[in-house]
Amino acid sequence: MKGKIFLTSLLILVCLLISIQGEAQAFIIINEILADPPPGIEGDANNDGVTSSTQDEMIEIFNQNSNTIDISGWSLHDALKPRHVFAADTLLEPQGIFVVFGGGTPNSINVDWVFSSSGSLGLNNSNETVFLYDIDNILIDSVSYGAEGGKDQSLVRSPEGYGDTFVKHLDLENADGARYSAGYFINEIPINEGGEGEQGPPNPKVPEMATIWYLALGGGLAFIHKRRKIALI
Ligand SMILES: [Ca+2]
Ligand SMILES: [Ca+2]
Ligand SMILES: [Ca+2]
Repeated sequence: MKGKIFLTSLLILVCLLISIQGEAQAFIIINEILADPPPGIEGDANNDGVTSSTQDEMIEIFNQNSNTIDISGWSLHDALKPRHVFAADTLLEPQGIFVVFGGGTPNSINVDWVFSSSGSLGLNNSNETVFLYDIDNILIDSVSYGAEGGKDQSLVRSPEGYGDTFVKHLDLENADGARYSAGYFINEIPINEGGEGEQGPPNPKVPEMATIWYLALGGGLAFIHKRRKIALI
């Protein structure tokens, strides 16, 4: 009898631990990629007064989870090589946005931002893949694009932060002519911008065990997107 009680208790404990582990998952995702800053002052994504086809390139990442994630030592790569390594003590708070610019002297952007640690993001305007790796070089997210990356605007999840597919920024609902949104969402206000979400962010997606491949066919776009789950700190 005692053996049965022990086994039953053990089973309950295991189930409880599995449940806790299941909740202790989080996603950091690549949300927006500006490979081809538009010409003129409109292309000054890093807000330093100068439009540069390289320095104003931008990658926006987003923490979908409700827990702070330590992204120290994580890295962004293009198809060729590492382009940025996140510095020590870099924490991404719940529903927080982090922006990496190619270079320049960004200012007046009310979110976390940095220059690429290599001095360049080196984003091809077409036929490029952007990878996000964690500190153990495990692939967390990747986004591939073709010629649609070279249309004087960013490519962005629709809806921002949570969509499974990417669109050209002008095609984003309520974009209202905006060609990119470096450090903010068009339709939702992340917590680290002082908002709680105009529409309220949907619940984080349920992690899937296997790598997920997405193929977005709308508007002639063809993206391949992989996502992996990560453990919380
Ligand atoms: Ca480029
Ligand atoms: Ca600039
Ligand atoms: Ca944005």
